[in-house]
Amino acid sequence: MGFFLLALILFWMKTYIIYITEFDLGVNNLMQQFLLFINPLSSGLIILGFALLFKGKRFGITLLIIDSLLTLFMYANIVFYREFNSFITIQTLMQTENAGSIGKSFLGLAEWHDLLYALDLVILGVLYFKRKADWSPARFNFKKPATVMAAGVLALAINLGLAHIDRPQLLERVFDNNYIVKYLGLPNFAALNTVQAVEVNAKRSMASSEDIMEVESYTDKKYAEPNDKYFGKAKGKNIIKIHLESFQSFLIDYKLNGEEVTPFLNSLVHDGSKNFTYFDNFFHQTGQGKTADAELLMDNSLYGTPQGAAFVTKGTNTYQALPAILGQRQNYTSAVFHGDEGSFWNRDNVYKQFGIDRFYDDAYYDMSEDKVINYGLKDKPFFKQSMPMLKDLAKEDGPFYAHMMTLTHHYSFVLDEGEESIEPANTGDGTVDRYFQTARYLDEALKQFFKDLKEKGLYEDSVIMIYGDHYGISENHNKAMSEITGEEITPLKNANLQRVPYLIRVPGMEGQGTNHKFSGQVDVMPTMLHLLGINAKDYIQFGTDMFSKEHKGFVPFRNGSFMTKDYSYVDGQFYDNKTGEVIEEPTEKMKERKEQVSYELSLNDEVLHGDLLRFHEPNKKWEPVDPNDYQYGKSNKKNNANNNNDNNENNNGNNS
Ligand code: GP9
Ligand code: MN
Repeated sequence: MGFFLLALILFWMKTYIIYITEFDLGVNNLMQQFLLFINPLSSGLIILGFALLFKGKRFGITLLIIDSLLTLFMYANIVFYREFNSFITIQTLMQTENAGSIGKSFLGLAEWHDLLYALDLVILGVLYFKRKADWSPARFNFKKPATVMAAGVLALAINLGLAHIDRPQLLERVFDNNYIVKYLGLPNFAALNTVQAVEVNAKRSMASSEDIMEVESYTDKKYAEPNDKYFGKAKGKNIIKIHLESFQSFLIDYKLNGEEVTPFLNSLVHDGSKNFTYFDNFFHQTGQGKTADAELLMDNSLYGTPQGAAFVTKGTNTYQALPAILGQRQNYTSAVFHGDEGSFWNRDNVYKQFGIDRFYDDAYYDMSEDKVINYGLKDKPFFKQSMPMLKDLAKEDGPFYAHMMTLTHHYSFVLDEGEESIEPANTGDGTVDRYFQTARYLDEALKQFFKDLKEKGLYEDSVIMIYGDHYGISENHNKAMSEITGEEITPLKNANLQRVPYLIRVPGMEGQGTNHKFSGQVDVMPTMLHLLGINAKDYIQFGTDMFSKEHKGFVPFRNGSFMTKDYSYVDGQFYDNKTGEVIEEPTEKMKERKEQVSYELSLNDEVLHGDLLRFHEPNKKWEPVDPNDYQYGKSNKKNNANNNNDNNENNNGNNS
């Protein structure tokens, strides 16, 4: 038992030292430090505990073998991390070029001090061989191994519980591999990743090319013909797509204490020259994947998955995304700009499947302390610093598709002192009260960005598209929201609050002012394709062109609820939109629509779970995307002196 305890303590210390010296895990509060410190204990107890099942010398040698394998596993991760700045996963192992490139560069990546990681094994080995004669031949009585492993499981449960307090929905949402390692440790991360990979693979291998046919026949039927008036109007133009984090439509024209909250956005909505078309009945359709779901919806016309984020769990699927189509058919160069870590939401992998040419993540920005808050770079420096990169993009041969992702208007809606330019609301609910201040900050950042675009000559001839990704104020704040809106927040009212803005301006095309059609994020891709003069019919898309006369005016939510102009179906009840009353006896048409929505969502899930797009050949012009063709430069943040994550995620997740 003494030998076991020594091995355990050495393993524990070694692992902790590796965590703090080798990896950049962004630990930034006491709880996270504590969890990082204790998490090797549970895996040590459980994994090393196996050796206790053997007796005498066999116990000793088994312990040594298990400990060596664990060390090897950690060391492989250390070396991998030095090259790729991420941990080994089943998915990365399957990309053979990763293993190859590590093999080649191993000597360059190994360091002399690495030998210290084997020091505990040497100590244990010497002890084992020196005292060989003293090993008792008796087996441990069964209670011992069982107690040790049970203690391990208990430690794991406590670890998991504390992790969930600091980061709610850690496992359900799977934000970032870094987070799992930080909270639960490397062995637990590897176990979780393996379980997920096996699950995904089982569903994928059961799918066949016939499964896509049912989907095709559904999306064919739903398809809406383009409107001649708009078809091809954006062809050859640069596209600038602006992501408004957590921005809900109720902010538009809202006056707080008599003052507009977002005067600049309001001015675009009420654009006198009718440049912009504003869709005021446009909804977000995201699920647990939040931002990631919004991105998936808008670039693929696919919904997220019912649980977790498809960006993470379906990150290696085949996609036929807008950036890839534009790249192949109209020589566009696509880029995403975002001042957060590239690994968040698995973007650095899934973007490759979308055919996104460049990914400007936090490594490309000056992330000094005064420029960062909450999840990452503040919006004002973000837009400012993006300008030179945008100029670079404009130098490319063809047009560009640039996706600018803001971040400051994110839960918990904090600003640094002196950066607020309006007073908070005064409901007494801090989240809701601050929401208006970060919205104003975003509005000002946007105004400055437009000015810079105009100065640099990038405004006039570009398509500008602006959208909100998802709600910022969850149902937990209904009380405060009823003060803000002056109405009680019923389930129907809450569904109505899921509106997010969608604005689009196409140079040379007269805007429509405000368009009242009911639509959602899933409709954006077909709309864009038609504006660009590409027929959307070839592609699997669950949405329809918002400018089409045949646009389908029902908007599914990820949970099966849906909105239409006249009635809504929310949490199992039909409502009359005008009166707000429950419809006790829905018509046949309503019931059919409800069935259709759940059928549509189930087909969507089959596409994602079965990775069905690998069987779909849209047309002769389509080349399947090879993720190996994409490399996103500056990813080694350890060498980036400016990188600073101190203020990162100083909150409890997104749903509070
Ligand atoms: C993180 C940012 C926030 O990079 O996009 O994501 P969210 O929490 O809104 O899903
Ligand atoms: Mn978001």
